[in-house]
Amino acid sequence: MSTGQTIIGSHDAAGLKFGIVVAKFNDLITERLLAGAKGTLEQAGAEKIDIVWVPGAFEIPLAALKMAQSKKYDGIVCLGAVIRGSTTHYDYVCNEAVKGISHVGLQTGVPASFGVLTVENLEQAFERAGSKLGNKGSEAAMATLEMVNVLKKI
Ligand code: INI
Repeated sequence: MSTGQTIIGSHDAAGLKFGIVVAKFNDLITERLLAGAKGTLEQAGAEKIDIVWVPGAFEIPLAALKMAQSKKYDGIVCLGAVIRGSTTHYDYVCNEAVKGISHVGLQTGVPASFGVLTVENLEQAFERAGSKLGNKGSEAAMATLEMVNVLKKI
């Protein structure tokens, strides 16, 4: 029989500090994602939550990186809404956002979650921002929290 342990992160945020980076672009949606993320972290008992607004999803990674490098935060939640238009701008913004946010966690060791909606239209965005498909901001906050706690145990 093999030996070893199973490691899993809790959703207890007591004593933990979080940064939230949220894009102003499509703020009708992102303010709902923010409400979901903030409410989730507050309910879990977070000690501190700082919020940084940036122009669009493309700008999220740089602000998230700066927050992570500051060593003031246990985890970063990144929120945005990229809605496909008639140009290829959508693909560039999505690609840079996902790549950049992933880079933040891998480079600094501070977990940064991807709470950026990438959808076809406004209806799909609303569905994921506190309506019938849940709130992806809240889910991203949960993911950050779980990663903070699981990384502490590894
Ligand atoms: N930014 C978004 O957050 N969502 C979008 O849907 C979007 N679209 O469709 O263009 C968007 N563009 C702006 C981009 O994030 C930058 O702010 C801009 O390119 C300036 O760097």
